[in-house]
Amino acid sequence: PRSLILILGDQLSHGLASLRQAPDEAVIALCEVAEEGRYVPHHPQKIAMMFSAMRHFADELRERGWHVHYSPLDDPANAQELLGEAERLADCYGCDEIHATRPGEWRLWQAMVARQSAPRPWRLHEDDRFFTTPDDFASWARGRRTLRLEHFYREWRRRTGLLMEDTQPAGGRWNLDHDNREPLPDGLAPATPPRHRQDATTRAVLTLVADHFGDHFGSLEGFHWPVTRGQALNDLSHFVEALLPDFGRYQDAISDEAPFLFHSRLSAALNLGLLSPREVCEAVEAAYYRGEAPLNSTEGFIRQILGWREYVRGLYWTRMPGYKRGNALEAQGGLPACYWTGNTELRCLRRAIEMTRDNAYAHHIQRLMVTGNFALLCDVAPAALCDWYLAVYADACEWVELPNTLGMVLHADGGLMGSKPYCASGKYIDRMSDHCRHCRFDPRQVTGPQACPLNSLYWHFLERHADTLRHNPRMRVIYASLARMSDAKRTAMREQAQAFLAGLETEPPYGRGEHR
Ligand code: FAD
Ligand code: DLZ
Repeated sequence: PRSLILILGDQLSHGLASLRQAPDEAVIALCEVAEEGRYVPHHPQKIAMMFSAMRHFADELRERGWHVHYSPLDDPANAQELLGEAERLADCYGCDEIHATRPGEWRLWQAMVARQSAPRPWRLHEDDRFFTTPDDFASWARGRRTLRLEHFYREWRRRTGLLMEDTQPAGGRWNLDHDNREPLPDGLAPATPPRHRQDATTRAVLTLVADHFGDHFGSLEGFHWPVTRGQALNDLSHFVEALLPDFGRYQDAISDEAPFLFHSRLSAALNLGLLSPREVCEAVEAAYYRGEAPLNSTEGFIRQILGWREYVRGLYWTRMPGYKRGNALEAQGGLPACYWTGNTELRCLRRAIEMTRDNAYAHHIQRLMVTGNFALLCDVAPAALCDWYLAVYADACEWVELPNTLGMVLHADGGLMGSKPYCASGKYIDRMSDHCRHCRFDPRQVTGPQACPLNSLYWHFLERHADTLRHNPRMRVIYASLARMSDAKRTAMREQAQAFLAGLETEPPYGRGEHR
């Protein structure tokens, strides 16, 4: 039978399972479609990165001798929807089956599974570009009472041998997180990321995206994402040489000025398939053994990729579709309007949103402790917040975005992913960043006109969710502090928080999430 092999925008790896088994005469299809660009309003930089990377990958496939069909967005015959376009092309080329590798979203996976027994069947392949498959994760999870990252991560350190010396972790410790919590000292400027050359392909895509998706949140101006494997490898070398040594100690720091700090910015290239997680971990491990990076940085980094990245993917595939409906804290609020405008007096929130708009990027602590924490404290409904995170980051794919947002940030999975919510007051932001010195609010005040709103929101959140959270052993100390406060103080804080929430402009709860 003649096969059509559909390759999605985040499957740009020459070793992809469906390509490995493809017969020489197969037609390889890559399709730009409006539906994927609009089902949430993706950041224009994200769409441009994906389209340019797809076009470059198609050229590479042709150079390797494949017969490639590329559907550009502005082709009048384009069905503008992934499965429909693949089926249209299969008709054009007389293909009797369509092959695909597991996509990064349940939505598409379900649609493909449903067509497995169609007259022209879809044949599905496991995506083996990760350290683990969903089946590996399910076997690990079977019979466990809790699914803690730390247990998963140690198991895969052992299985891969990464940073292992025989059966023991390199340096004798599994976890060096305690060394990784320094705020940024004044005057320390991290190296700026490489600027990649924009060739004719990238320039054409930037124009196309400005024309078709210019109405979406996000600027195209600062575009400098890698769009080929070569560019992604440059970013990897830059990270290992210039940033990795300080990655660990400043991993949790936040800066008013510097958007990237010592983070790698490799997530987008990893998620598109331009880099493999194994080669990235091995490059970092090699730097450690050459004596060029300390253990707290290398362990901290490998934990993110071998640990968190695999772990959230395993959770996603073993818990969907129910996972997406989770709302353990019964949050019903709409997304604050400032998430699309940056128009807020909270300096930390404003800067995280502005950096997101300018770069399609914010580092993990901004996502978790600034935009995430604020949404948690304001009771934003999981579906509304998840749509935002899925739209605005260049690296956003649902398999990784959803557990991080719904589970880690909103605690909406009831504690499956994190043993307690990452809620924080203004004090945390003040300790870890220099935002507060540029802010009109005072992180040391809890009530009154100058008080940082995060403080009263924090205590109000704890009070509101006391029935659910107060028995959590990791929250006992904080609930004991709340209990020690006078009634008058608690009332003043509650009123302050309620007044803030009443004045907060929000979208209707499912404003943009109607597709759900
Ligand atoms: P670095 O700090 O350099 O970390 C190295 C790598 O580790 C990253 O490139 C990434 O591949 C991996 N990693 C780090 N933290 C996580 C994590 N918590 N989960 C999974 N992988 C991790 N990451 C995405 O790739 N896509 C998303 O859609 C996404 N959405 C998120 C939403 C929220 C609410 C939060 C709190 C986190 C989200 N993350 C997501 C995880 C993390 O914030 C990003 O991977 C990271 O900020 C990317 O920047 P970096 O490459 O500079 O990361
Ligand atoms: C994110 C995205 C966008 C914006 N556009 C396309 C596209 O036109 N064609 C395509 O194949 N993939 C695109 N993607 C990535 C898909 O949305 C992604 O493959 C699924 O969400 C599964 O991760």
